[in-house]
Amino acid sequence: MDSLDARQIKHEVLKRGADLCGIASVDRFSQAPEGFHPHDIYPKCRSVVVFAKHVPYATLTASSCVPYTHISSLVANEVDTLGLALAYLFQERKIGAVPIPSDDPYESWDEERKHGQAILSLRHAGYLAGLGRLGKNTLLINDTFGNMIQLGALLLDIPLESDQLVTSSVCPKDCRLCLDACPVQALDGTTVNQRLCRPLSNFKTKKGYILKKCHRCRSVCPHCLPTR
Ligand code: B12
Ligand code: SF4
Ligand code: SF4
Repeated sequence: MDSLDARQIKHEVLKRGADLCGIASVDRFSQAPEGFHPHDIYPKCRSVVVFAKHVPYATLTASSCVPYTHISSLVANEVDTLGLALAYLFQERKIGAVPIPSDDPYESWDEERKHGQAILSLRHAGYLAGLGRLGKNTLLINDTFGNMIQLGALLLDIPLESDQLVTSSVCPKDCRLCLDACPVQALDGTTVNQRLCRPLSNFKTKKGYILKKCHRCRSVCPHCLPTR
């Protein structure tokens, strides 16, 4: 069976239900921190395929955080399921493909700072694959779906043409809506203080459920709503 080129791969990914797909050559990851580079996960990696499904935004306007928590987890599962379907497809085509989890699990954890770091940052991967730009809230913002996207990725062992980076500016210079809306001042414009954010973004109920009780930095952003 023939291999696939970048255009055919994007077609296959979108056909299986992704809303977005972009490709970054592994050379673009030279600034990744040591231990969190695609080669640290899969030494044969030559290209990173990043895809996303959009998250229905009305859940953010509900008074209860339960629908948004539930929908977010369902979309994350769909993204992971799509990654699995693509892993089978690439295997059939004799292409080495390693899917990256859309959320948990990951290994790196600093207990003192309550700081977790995924094996690959999907926000950075999405930027490098031309899907959008990082906002001051640290989220990846796409032209069509704003920040309401759930990201996934596969590391492939074949060279592919990269998509163009998005260079247009995303945050107006004087916008601080997300920084000011954060109830615990966890944002500084480039990163998140996870020790401050986690008790709200991953709130544990008495029964032991984990709820996304806070999403202010996402929902207050003008790029939360779709643009079409
Ligand atoms: C851990 C985690 C969290 C942590 C940290 C969030 C964060 N901003 O990193 C906490 C619990 C706070 C969190 C909260 C939320 N999260 Co979260 N989270 C993750 C997860 C699993 C890992 C992210 C990670 O490793 N962060 C640690 C490092 C990377 O961040 P950092 O320390 O700031 O990194 C610095 C350097 O290390 C360096 N760097 C690190 N890696 C790389 C790589 C390259 C190439 C380069 C150049 C640099 C670089 O750059 C940074 C700036 O100095 C990802 C899934 C994934 N695999 O990416 C989802 C993810 C980031 N979360 C997501 C979401 C939606 C949320 C929430 C909105 C959920 C909610 N409550 O509603 C909030 C938003 C809070 C916020 N403003 O970030 C989405 C974001 C989608 C988007 N549009 O960007 C992701 C991508 C999940 C997904 N698959 O879609 N999350
Ligand atoms: S999710 Fe809430 S607590 Fe965490 S950074 Fe965003 S606004 Fe702050
Ligand atoms: S609220 Fe403003 S500063 Fe924050 S990410 Fe959105 S546009 Fe950028």
